Amino acid sequence: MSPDAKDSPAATQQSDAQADTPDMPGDAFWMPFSANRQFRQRPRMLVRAQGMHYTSSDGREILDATSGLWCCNAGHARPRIVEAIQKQAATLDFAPTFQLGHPLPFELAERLAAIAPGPLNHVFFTNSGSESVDTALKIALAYHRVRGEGQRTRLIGREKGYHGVGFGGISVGGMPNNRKHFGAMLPGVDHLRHTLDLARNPFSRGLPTHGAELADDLERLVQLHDASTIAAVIVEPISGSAGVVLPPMGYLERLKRICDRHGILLIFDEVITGFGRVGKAFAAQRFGVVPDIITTAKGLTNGSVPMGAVFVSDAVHDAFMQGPEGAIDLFHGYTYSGHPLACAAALATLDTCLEERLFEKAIELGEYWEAGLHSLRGLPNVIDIRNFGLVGAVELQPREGAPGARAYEAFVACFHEHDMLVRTTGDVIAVSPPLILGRDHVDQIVERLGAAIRALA
Ligand code: PXG
Repeated sequence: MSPDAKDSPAATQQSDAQADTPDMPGDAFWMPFSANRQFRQRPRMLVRAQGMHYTSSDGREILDATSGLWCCNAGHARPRIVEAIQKQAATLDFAPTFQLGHPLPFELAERLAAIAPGPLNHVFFTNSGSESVDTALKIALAYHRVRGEGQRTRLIGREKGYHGVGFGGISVGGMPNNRKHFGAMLPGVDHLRHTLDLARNPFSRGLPTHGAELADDLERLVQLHDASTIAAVIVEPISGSAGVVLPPMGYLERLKRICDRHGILLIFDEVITGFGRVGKAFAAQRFGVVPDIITTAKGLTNGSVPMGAVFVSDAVHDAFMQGPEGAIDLFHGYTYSGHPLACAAALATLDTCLEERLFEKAIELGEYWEAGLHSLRGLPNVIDIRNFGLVGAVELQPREGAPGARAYEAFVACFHEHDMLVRTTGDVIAVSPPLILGRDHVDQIVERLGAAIRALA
């Protein structure tokens, strides 16, 4: 349709007829990571949210077993967060942060540095996990350059890694479908082997026992490329999107030792694990391994306003502060870095999480969660169950010739028949509920998941 045609009376009538209603979405919205045409045949629409539940457009209460998309860690529509955003919008809607400031990002960064591990005392704000990853990779490259080691340009990711969808993130990422459509990506990237090993670690409870030696794969890459060419390694302490892949006991410690030995920066992508998912503010604290840089987003604002944050160690940050005082130290930033609404939401989220001790919830409830999930062992087609913190995964045997179909059907059945939101990737069903849940919610999640799995062909 030409731009003029859009204004014609006929076109207006037509667009009225096609206007979105909750149950009949139009086709203008190109949905992300979705089967757009299939979705419109039987839409799943959410219209409200409160606490542990969404309300669907047909009026059902849907138990949110995925915290939205791993982001609403404190549950939905928390009053303190809602009020903070409303108030901020009316007080200071936007203010630039390039060579100018407003109080909120300064306050937020101090508060975040106070809960971050060890020397990670500096915070760069972004608007998403993907931007946090790009930012971290750029800081790593620029760090070596400002120190006179500009030949360290190589970035190392890991198979099955998910680091968002920017060109940096898909280059270091290890999910074939996210990479294969998009050309050659960044040059000079290599990948460690992933750590999922169902043969040696089936139905692992907590961290898998076998596989710490997989960290030595980094030594292989150092042999191949030489450490002097490698800037950084980026891994998720626990990968979520690839279907909940856990680090074998001792693996992260080993990876950190090898990085240190060779002067390679270690970046933890904690977009999913950050802000309480595994029983501490950060997985780095739960695992006792402190990287040089941590990327976050999602739970930072409880999913309420888009925001990401990159935590940077004193050593890395200080390397940028050696030039003339009047020189810009990092040529990087976003219009919305430190956006007032996002900062207000993040501050209120922090208050809520600390007051309600939500960062500890995954430890308090961890055993009950683990026992509940593993009670699904023995159901038809279940080939693995794994858990850590308040994350869980049930992996199904792929149906012959139709990989992913079984888990997708479980997702659809959970939504339409069992009033529950879960997330699937391949044949893995992933669950990551808001940290405000109680034992009764754990029971409901297990019961409903079990019912959906039992009914699968
Ligand atoms: N890093 C990690 C570890 C992530 O999990 C990103 C970066 C990118 O964040 P943004 O905000 O740019 O989307 C993510 C995002 C899923 C799922 O179902 C996971 C994510 C996003 C959407 C779906 O597993 N993680």
